Amino acid sequence: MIECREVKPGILETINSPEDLKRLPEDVLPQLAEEIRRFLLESVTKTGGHLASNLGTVELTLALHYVFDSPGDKLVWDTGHQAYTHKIITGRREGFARLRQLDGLSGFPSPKESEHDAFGAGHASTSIAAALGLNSADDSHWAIAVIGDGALTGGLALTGLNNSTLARRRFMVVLNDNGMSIDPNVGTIARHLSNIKARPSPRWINRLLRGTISRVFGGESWFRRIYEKTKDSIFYFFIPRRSRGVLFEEMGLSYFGPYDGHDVISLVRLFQRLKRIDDEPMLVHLITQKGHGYAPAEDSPTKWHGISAGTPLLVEDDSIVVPSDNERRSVKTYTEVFADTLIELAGKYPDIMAITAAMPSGTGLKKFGEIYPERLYDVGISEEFAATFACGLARGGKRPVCAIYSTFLQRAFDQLMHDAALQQLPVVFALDRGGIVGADGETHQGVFDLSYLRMIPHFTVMVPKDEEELRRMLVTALTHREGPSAIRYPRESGLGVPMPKEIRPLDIGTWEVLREGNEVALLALGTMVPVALEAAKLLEDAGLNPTVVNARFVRPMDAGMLLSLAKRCRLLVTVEENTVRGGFGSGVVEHLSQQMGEAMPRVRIIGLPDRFLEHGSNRELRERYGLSPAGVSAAILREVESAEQRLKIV
Ligand SMILES: Cc1ncc(C[n+]2csc(CCOP(=O)(O)OP(=O)(O)O)c2C)c(N)n1
Repeated sequence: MIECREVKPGILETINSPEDLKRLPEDVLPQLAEEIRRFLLESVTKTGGHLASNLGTVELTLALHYVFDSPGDKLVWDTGHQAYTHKIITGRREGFARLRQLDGLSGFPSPKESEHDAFGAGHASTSIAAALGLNSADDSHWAIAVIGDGALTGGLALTGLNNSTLARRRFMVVLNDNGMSIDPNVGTIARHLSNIKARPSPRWINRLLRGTISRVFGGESWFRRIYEKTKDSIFYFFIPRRSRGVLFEEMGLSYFGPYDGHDVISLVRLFQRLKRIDDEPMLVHLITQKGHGYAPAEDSPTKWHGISAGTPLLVEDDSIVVPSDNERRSVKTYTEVFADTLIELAGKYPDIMAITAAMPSGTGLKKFGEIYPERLYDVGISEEFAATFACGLARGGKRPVCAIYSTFLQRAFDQLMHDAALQQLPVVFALDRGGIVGADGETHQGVFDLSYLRMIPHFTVMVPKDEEELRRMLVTALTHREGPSAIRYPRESGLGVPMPKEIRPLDIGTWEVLREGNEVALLALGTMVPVALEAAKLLEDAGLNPTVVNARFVRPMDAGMLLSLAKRCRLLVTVEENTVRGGFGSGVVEHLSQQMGEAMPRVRIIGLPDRFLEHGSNRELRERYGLSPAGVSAAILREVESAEQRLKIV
């Protein structure tokens, strides 16, 4: 099944920089591409990472590095998940053994990692704006944005095109068009691109007409001269508007394409030619295939978009079969429970609508769309649009549920505020991947949401302790009509708790005591609830008897319970998988200081530090940052001991 051509290995080992690449004769580039493809397959299936997108960009990356001069020329990778070949060429091949692992190579471009990473990325659609900025700062070198057709659906990319009037000399957009986002791409631009692909390119016709005229009438003939003067009008007359790349031309970029993005030698020649035209901003349209060269990924690019560590390669006789995620796990993920519950509720309530910003598979909503195709909206990589669109639906009387990863909802902060909260619209935001997300690392950690949501008036913010509570929160949110709500859940399997058929809503703003104790109370959220319960057991061994509370409503808090705990405990400890800045713990301190002033007890906030968290497994990162049972209990013991010391001193 591995369809890479048999190659004599050896070239790849000699490439440790773009200079090494440039020393190769052009005609060995196809072999190098095959070697890289094989390397990616072998190494990414071991470590996990973005596979299909990277198999699709091997040739275009080689051609760009062959012709342009990084780091002087700036290659700006949009989203950055497809930059593995770039990493290999720029001296990071050996790092792939620890790709996306704790303290290993990042899965995304990062200027901290290499001078060849002109701009950091992880979230989509930034490349055109960033490259325009780089180009405005210095046009003595090229600024080249490499953007996928999926990333092009984002508002930021479209405003990038709109601002192409800012471009100076040496500005290029390379459009890597494989027809796919993670799932099939959506929207009018995707339609425009497939029209271009489906119809003959004007440039191809141009070459044909020009050649024929030159042969029949001569290259210097008056006929040829008239043709050159009038060809644009001829094309515009005969060729349907939608198949000419006219969209980009009218946005101020000279359009070149479409070209085969896997013919590395032609790509080199193309970029060499284009490099000579350095005074017009241009868009080069390359057609690539996601998963190129590896049949299983070509056939199922969504499944092979991102793979987990230890995914077996399908070999010749198909004897190794990749187990589906469901077969590997007996307990459903929070994502699956969310999607299944929404499907169940949608059966009863026809007004429920689901919205995703290019993540139908990732959010589990694909299944919803299979059952209710008319009620699922995939709006492309446009979280801002998704949020305001959902607000429009709510204003129109529907019950929209907008499922967006915590980290990507950061894009829609003003929409949460200005459109949802200010108008008190009952939109439900389902924040998947809340908390630590593991291998994707610093661009993707969902550890700011409690802070950015908690401060918005009228928002109800919930965090379930297990998958059954997630079901209850979804019903609670859908029945709450006085304003928007958010439910934040992790990228993890549930706890395997029983799931009663009947889903009972929760009373808004109520916490739950899980363990009765005295003197010390742990107020924990979501994934930290089981950690707090474990920590309580460890503290018991040290002679303490803490109360543990499932503080499932971050906003509104259970003010009654909080005050009564504050009155009877000498230490309150908040535990959350969120930055300590402005999160749940801060909310507790704000509330108590307002209500109790100097009489408030000590509060220790346990959460994530005030920085961007690196990649690693969830378990490793929780341990590193003290969010394990041992870490939490040790922090509490230190707190108690220091309080006792202080008492002794007094
Ligand atoms: C703001 C934002 N929303 C969602 C994502 C998740 N995401 C990562 S890659 C991707 C698809 C990108 O498609 P495309 O640019 O065409 O690249 P391809 O993988 O097809 O090569 C999406 C939706 C993201 N990285 N950033």
